[in-house]
Amino acid sequence: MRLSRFFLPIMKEIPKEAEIVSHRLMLRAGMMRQEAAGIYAFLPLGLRVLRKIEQIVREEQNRAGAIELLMPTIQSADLWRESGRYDAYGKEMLRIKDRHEREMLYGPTNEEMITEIFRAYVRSYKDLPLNLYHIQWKFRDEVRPRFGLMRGREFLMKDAYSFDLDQAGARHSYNKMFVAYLRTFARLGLKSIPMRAESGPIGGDMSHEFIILASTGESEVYCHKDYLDIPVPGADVDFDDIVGLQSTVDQWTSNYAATSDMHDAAAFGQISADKQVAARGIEVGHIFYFGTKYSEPMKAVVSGPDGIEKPVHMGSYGIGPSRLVAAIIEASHDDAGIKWPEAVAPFRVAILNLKQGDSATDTACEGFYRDLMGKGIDVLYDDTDQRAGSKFATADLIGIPWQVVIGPKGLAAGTFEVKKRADGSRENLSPAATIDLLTR
Ligand code: 5CA
Repeated sequence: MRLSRFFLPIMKEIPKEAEIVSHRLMLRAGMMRQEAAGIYAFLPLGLRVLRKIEQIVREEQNRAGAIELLMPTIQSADLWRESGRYDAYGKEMLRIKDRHEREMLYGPTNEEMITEIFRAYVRSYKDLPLNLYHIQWKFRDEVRPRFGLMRGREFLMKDAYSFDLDQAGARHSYNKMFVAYLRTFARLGLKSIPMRAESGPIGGDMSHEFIILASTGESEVYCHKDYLDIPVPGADVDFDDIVGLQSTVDQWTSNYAATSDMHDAAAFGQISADKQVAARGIEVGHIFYFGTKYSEPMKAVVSGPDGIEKPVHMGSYGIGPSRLVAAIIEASHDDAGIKWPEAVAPFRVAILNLKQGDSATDTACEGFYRDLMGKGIDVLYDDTDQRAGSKFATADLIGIPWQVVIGPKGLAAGTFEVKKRADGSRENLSPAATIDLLTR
């Protein structure tokens, strides 16, 4: 992509309404725009990051055996009356009437709809276990939408729903998602800690929030320091290994870790003082086991091996990809701007032409731009006529992991300057060595 043709509305002024760094940086870097309180348009740079996050979430859901579908955003109120949540959900639910005066709502979550889909098709335990997920926009009329994408009213959610014959099966389904979440957040460059949590309006008695530590987080969290160093399961983890998966989950849940809702000061006090972490955190994922809370009233039953029909045991598993865009920035930035982990960077490489209009420099830049594109690398070529200083500032602000700086001085010596955004290190490399480095 040529920057001269891209849509990147960088803002020079720091917007006053933005209280936390991720919100400020996203507005300054032209990633998103507020359209109403808690409702944002994703601009091209922001959308690129969101899509990359979604894709990693999707790959790890698929690896764990979950199957993608897509449910609508608008739901019928009658469905929610069946579970009893239509009145219980309160003011957070956006209620709408269609032209026939039928009561509808903009989905804040999809337990009811997925249960309706399940009961329409599945009759036998032989079709279980089943885990269906989608990545879809949600609406919750939060009292205090704030911090940009962190707590929006319209936000993107990956929500998965598992169905099992009994509690033991449901436990395994829960563990699969637990491990998939550890892997997902690690691939996004984040250290996540699963913490015992309140299940709130979703319900159920087993629930973990996945928290990343950040001083601007909305939750107060307490945990054992060892959680920061446990290795995350590799890509070869066997999701069908019931015992192996349970032992991984045990390892990740045996020490103390709780959000403020579930905090037990006495139990926390048992941890030696140098191992106590009391911090703030961002909830990036939340998983629930709630048994037959929806399947019973909504009559989602299957017949077991004994021919007897029983309501299925269910769990639900949420991740917030739009919140993650902000959370990753909170975890990875400096005074100059964002430092994207490579896995989610909107572009992997930026080429900075230091002397636009100088024919030797233009030719070198154009040639290198074509080479990188030919190798399938996401590259943003700054071919604008801005000053060098402003090009450096833009590349740092928008956080591209690799900056290749091309100017007459380096070209005379046959080199490009390659800067790594993560640590600011710079090297002068030949074009061939630069390609090698970037395709490693
Ligand atoms: N049905 C369950 C699981 S699928 C559910 O709705 N869980 S939740 O309420 O905890 O939300 C799941 C995830 O969505 C959260 O962990 C968070 O990452 C994201 N999320 C929730 N509310 C917001 C919001 N207002 N803005 C941005 N992301 C949100």
